[in-house]
Amino acid sequence: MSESQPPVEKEASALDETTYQRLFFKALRIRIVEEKIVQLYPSDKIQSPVHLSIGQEHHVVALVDHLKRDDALFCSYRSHAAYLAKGGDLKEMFAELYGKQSGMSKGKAGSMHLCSAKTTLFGASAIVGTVFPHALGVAYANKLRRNGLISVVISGEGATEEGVFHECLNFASLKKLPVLFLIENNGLAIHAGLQERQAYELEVLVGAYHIPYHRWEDGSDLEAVWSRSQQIIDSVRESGTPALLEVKTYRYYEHVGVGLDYDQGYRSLEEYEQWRSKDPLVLNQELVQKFRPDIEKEIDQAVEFAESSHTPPEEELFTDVY
Ligand SMILES: Cc1ncc(C[n+]2csc(CCOP(=O)(O)OP(=O)(O)O)c2C)c(N)n1
Repeated sequence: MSESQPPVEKEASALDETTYQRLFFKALRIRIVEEKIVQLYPSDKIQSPVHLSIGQEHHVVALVDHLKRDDALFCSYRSHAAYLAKGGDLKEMFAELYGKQSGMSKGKAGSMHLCSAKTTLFGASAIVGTVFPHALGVAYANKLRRNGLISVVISGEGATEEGVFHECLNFASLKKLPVLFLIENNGLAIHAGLQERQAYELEVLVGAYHIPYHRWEDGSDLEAVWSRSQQIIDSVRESGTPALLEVKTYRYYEHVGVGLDYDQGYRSLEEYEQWRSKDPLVLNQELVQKFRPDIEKEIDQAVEFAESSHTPPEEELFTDVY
C-alpha cells in the first residue's frame, strides 16, 4: 500500500472477523452472480452488453460498506458490483438484464445503466466520464441541504482522460463539495495500456486542484481498503470537501462480454495469475464453501424471477424515455 498527501489523521480501524466475513460474502456474491451471467450469456437471454467486475469486486464492497443508506453512488457501465454492494435487489437486476418489465428500470436500461433510487445508486452510464458531473450535482445539493450526506463516484482510470473529469475536479474543489472519486485503475481502457494514453500523473493532477489524493496498490486487500476508506469517507463527510482514491485492480474478463481474452496479445496470462494468486475469493475456499450454497440459491430464485417476468408491452415503448 502506498499513500500520498495529505494524510488522513484518524487511526485506521482494524477489521474484525465478523466484518471480514460480511465483506467476503458481499464480494463473493458479486463474483458468483457474474459467473452466472457468464454461464447464461450465450443463451442470448440477457439483452444488453455486459462489462464484468470479476477481479474488481473487493475494493467496491470494502468502500461502499462505509456509506450511509442515503449517500449517493454513481458508477460506470461496469455497474453490477456497485449496485450489489450498495444493497441492490438481485431479482430486479436479473430482470433488468433480461429486458423485463420487472427490472428496476422496466428493462429499458440494461446492464450498463443500472440505476435504482431506492438503492441510491443514482446512475451508471455507458458514456465514459458522464457520471462525474452527476455526482457533483448531488454533492452540491447535499451541501446546500446540510444533511451530512456524500456522493461517491466510481470510474475507471481511462475516464480521468476525459475533459469533464478535469472540469469536475475544479468545480468540486472550488465549491468544496462532499464527493469522493474512486478511480479503479486496472491499467486498461479496452485494449490500451496506460502508457499509450496518459501524459500525466493522477496524483499531480489532483494535487493541482488541491484535492487530497490517496492510493492503494492492491484493491483485493479487503482489510486495507476497508480500514483506510473508512478514514477517507469520514474525512469527506466531516470536512464537506472532495477527495480522490485511486485503487490498483485487475479485470479478469474481457472489456465487454464474458470471454477470457488472454490470447489477444494486449496483456499476459502471467499478470492474471499474479492477481489470482492473492485474490481472497480464490484463496479462502473455506469461506467460499460456507457461503456458496446460500448465494447460489438466491441467484437461482432471481434468474427464475427474470425468466418468468414479462417483457414490457408495446405501449410502454416510449414511456420513461427522454
Ligand atoms: C465518451 C466516450 N468515449 C469513448 C468511449 C468508448 N469506451 C468505452 S469503455 C472505454 C474504456 C474506459 O476505460 P476505463 O475508464 O479505464 O474503464 P474500465 O473499462 O477499465 O473499467 C472506452 C474508451 C465511450 N463509451 N465514451
